[in-house]
Amino acid sequence: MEEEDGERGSRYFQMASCGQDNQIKLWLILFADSVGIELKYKCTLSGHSAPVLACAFSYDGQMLVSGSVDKCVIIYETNTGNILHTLSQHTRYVTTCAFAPYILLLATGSMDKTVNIWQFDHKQACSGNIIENESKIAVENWSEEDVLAWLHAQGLTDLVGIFKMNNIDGKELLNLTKESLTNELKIESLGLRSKVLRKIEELRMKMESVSVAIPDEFLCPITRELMKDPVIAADGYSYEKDAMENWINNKRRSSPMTNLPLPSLLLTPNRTLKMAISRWLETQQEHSETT
Ligand SMILES: *[C@@H]1O[C@H](CO)[C@@H](O)[C@H](O)[C@H]1NC(C)=O
Ligand SMILES: *[C@@H]1O[C@H](CO)[C@@H](O)[C@H](O)[C@H]1NC(C)=O
Ligand SMILES: *[C@@H]1O[C@H](CO)[C@@H](O)[C@H](O)[C@H]1NC(C)=O
Ligand SMILES: CC(=O)N[C@H]1CO[C@H](CO)[C@@H](O)[C@@H]1O
Repeated sequence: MEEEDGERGSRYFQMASCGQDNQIKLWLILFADSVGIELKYKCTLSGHSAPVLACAFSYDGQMLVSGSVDKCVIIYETNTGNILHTLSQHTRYVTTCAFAPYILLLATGSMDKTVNIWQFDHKQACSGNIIENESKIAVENWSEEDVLAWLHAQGLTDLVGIFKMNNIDGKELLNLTKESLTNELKIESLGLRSKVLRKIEELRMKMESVSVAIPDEFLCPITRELMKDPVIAADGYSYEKDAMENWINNKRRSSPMTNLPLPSLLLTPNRTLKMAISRWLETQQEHSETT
């Protein structure tokens, strides 16, 4: 998929390929004057539990990143094949990944409709230690510049001057009301005031939905809804009872997850999971009562 320069007298490239067999293979392409071009298999990198959809080398070729149907991103050390990191923040298939040139940033894209940006800890850059995923910076932690960038993105460029003068950062942005927009920021246009309030409300809603994101293992793979009565099917995955019974009653004897035939149609309650879900629901309620 990607190639990289090497030095060894004769020029060579490294190539990585990934496939439905859950594996990544590394290849060497040698350009030697005498034999022309030679392709050599180098090694196989495993670690994914489902087809691998994308892989890419870091700019120096020291690392390889891959994304898979198993929703994970794995970063390998190219020379040893060791796994440096397994990132499991995405909630759906990871379909693409790329390293930034020259700086240690990594982007991963997924069917969960998000792109995550990963930054490596510079002190331990060689071992590739990741400290944060930037895409999730909370609005309350936005700097004044972040707020101005947001205004631009919302088509509220007219307000940039006023916000800049009043040093509005993320915290203050979330705190703005009709009154403070009128009296403190002195925004005269009612239309502008309404528009910015609407956009702030959208931001608040997005934050809420992030904070109550349901853990993926609590969602039924068929309905993508929170399970009430999870059952384990013969494929080893847990599903909502009704959804799985419907699935089977529709004469489908294959696993919704793997598409392989189900060795049995027996459904066993997953009590551990059911308990975990009700515990989680309780903590969510406590949380919403205190906020
Ligand atoms: C905002 O930043 C502070 C300190 O940097 C951190 O402790 C806090 O968790 C952050 N808030 C959120 C919601 O990420
Ligand atoms: C948010 O608003 C409240 C009441 O309007 C005020 O007391 C508080 O200081 C504000 N916080 C910030 C960070 O502006
Ligand atoms: C119950 O579901 C959880 C989460 O999907 C899973 O980790 C666990 O293995 C299941 N229990 C059994 C006995 O299969
Ligand atoms: C360091 C950091 O911000 N990590 C966050 C990355 O995103 C996940 C959610 O997708 C958070 O749980 C982590 O705290």
